[in-house]
Amino acid sequence: LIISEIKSNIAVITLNRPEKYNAFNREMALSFQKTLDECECNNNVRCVYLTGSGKAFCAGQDLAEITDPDGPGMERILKEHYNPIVTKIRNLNKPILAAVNGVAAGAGANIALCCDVVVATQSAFFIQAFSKIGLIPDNAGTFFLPRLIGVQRASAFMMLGDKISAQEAERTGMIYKFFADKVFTKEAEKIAFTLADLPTKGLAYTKRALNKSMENNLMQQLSVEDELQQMAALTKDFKEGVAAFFEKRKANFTGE
Ligand code: LHQ
Repeated sequence: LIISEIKSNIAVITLNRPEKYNAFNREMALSFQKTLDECECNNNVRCVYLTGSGKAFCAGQDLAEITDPDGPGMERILKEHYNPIVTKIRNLNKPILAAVNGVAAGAGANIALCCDVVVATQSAFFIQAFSKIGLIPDNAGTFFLPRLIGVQRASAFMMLGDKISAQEAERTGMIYKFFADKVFTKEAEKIAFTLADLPTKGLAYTKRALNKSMENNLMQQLSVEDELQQMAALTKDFKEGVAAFFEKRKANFTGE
């Protein structure tokens, strides 16, 4: 249900239930968590590339599982499936790029939106599908979406359950960029290669600072930056970056 392969420092994670638009059931959610843990621990992985197989990125929760009497039950789904996924993505010590190759609905949309960089193919769209079935947006959608696009647009999108095109998602700041379908994979991979070549620890500290900025005041955030900058300055990649600058050459970062 999850395909994971490493291609030159990039872990490609593919949500793989194409006949169900890659909707999450318990097995797939737990397998995704395990794959994220493996990416966290593997120092050869310097970027994670998350995408979906077939036409869709992810249609969110498998709706058949919720009504299945042998299923996990509503009270366990967020606690055991999704909240750990969002936590692992936000705490991952390397950048994660969501390459949204098709529709991203419900939990599928919000998992994409909590990644560090989100790109989408032109024909993809995002739907906060929850209101249509009487649920509330989860997977930290109520946390990230208003911060990304403002409270007004977030509440309208969440209440109305609009289909948001990739183009509108870019325009409103929900995602970084959209690309024409023909060039999407090539452009998304280019971004992943760029991320994987950058100082991995520096990016991880940047991510930690951004996570903290969501809850801190200015004074607290200045002290977070101070602490993380000291740590960044201890990395080999910092030395290399400065040396390369003075030697007027391209830096060769190793992620250390
Ligand atoms: C699906 C699904 C799906 C199963 C498409 N499940 N089969 C957290 C906590 C606890 C409980 C509940 O939820 C959550 C988090 C959530 O994510 S709630 C929101 C769940 N997701 C949705 O409500 C979205 C449901 N899907 C749709 O609205 C549409 O399928 C979209 C707009 C994604 C795509 O529409 P179409 O392009 O028209 O495709 P389709 O509807 O024909 O779907 C293709 C197939 O995928 C189809 O199967 P079939 O056998 O009929 O060909 C669908 O049944 C299946 N599928 N989403 N979530």
